[in-house]
Amino acid sequence: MTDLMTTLPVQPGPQTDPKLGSIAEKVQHGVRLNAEDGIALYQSSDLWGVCELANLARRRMHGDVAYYNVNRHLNYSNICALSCSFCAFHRKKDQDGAYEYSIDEIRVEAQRAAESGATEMHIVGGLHPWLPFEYYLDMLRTIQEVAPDVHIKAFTAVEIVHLARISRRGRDGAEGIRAVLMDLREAGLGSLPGGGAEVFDDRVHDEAFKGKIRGDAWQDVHRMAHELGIHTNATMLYGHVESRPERIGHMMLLREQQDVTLQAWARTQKIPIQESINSHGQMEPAVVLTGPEKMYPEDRLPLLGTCQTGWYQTCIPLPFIPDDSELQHLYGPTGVENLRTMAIARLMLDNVPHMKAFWIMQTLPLSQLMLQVAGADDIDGTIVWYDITKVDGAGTHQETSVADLHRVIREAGLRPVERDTLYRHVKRQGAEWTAHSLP
Ligand code: V47
Repeated sequence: MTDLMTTLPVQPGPQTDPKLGSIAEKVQHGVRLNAEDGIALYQSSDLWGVCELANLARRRMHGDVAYYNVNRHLNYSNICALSCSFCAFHRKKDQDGAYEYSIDEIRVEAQRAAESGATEMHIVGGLHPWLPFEYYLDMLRTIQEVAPDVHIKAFTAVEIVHLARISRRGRDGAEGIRAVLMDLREAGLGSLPGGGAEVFDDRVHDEAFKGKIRGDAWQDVHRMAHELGIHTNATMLYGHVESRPERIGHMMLLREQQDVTLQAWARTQKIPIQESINSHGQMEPAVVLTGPEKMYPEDRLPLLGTCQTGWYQTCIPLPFIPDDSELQHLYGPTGVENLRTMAIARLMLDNVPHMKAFWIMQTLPLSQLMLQVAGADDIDGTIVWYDITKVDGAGTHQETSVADLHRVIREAGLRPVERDTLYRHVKRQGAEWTAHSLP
């Protein structure tokens, strides 16, 4: 622990909103918040009180550490069978700006990633109507061949369902998805990113992304990945046509799924299991990692590594960027709403180890604030290329340097730690790097 850590308050200060009192009490004692608490946090007049609680939970888990990684995003094609109204990325085959990477181009990108010291390639694209399943396997094998040390985090659950359809693997949906996940893993897939989750609510689904898989199907893919020992992330795309209670509903569903995944591990680790009311009004076991005792798995990761199960590592709340989408008549969420949503995600998702402020969508200054006061402990990475959203007229080249990420984190009073995709700490010596489970 640094000096900074020992001088930071370990208890939240007094709240100016009396309604926060009972919530503060729960957070202080590591008691799980319920859906009503989540809504009260959204309604509270005391935003700083909300942030302070989230910061307390974050500090308990991560101390003064803020994570970043050296990565490269690759959006291999923007051609998509779907036309989601919030998305400005998708194109039809003959439309201006439609593109797809050849395997040779992907090889070059992977070589560049390895040469630049990246530890991760984050790869997602549209639901391409005619690229065969072999293309995706070739992509992974090629990257593995030229960049064997680079972790491949690829394909949202939406793409996985698409791949299961086009590969015609398995007799039913679930069998096909499992088979595809195993094939992809064998070809080099390391983990799944959190994209495509949007908001787990059928009303919101039908209004803003009809045609995409629903929340339950998205969660099924991640459950199967976890069962196969593949780690995944989870996003929530908010600030468009959904309501705040619908966001809380999304968080509750993620949390319930993570509880099921973590239960067996929690028992072996003697982590107390609480009872909580789930979104169907039933009592269910709850694994809370944000309480006063150090229960965060980081120092238990070697054990988790042997438990064969994957889980949600990180939640990434994504603010809707209206620019160039069909919903561009809407305002996106304000900075204040983004800050509040990050804080609430930290507090509600008490069993998800990491909260990521994705700087591409949140901007660097706001991500810094989220690290400093709103419960985020991760800022993503150097990125280099990003095509899905462009804030304030940015182009596809959206890169930041390690020096800048360090500066942003240090200015927030935190300690920058480079991580790999699995949150192992990365040590560098010249051009060589190694990843360690413990600092
Ligand atoms: O799946 C699309 C979202 C996602 C817009 O796992 C939009 O570590 C805002 O999932 N405004 C891709 N969001 C990004 C993503 C992600 C990013 C960083 C880290 C990780 C991770 C995952 O972006 C899409 C979709 O949900 N999206 N359009 C938009 N207009």
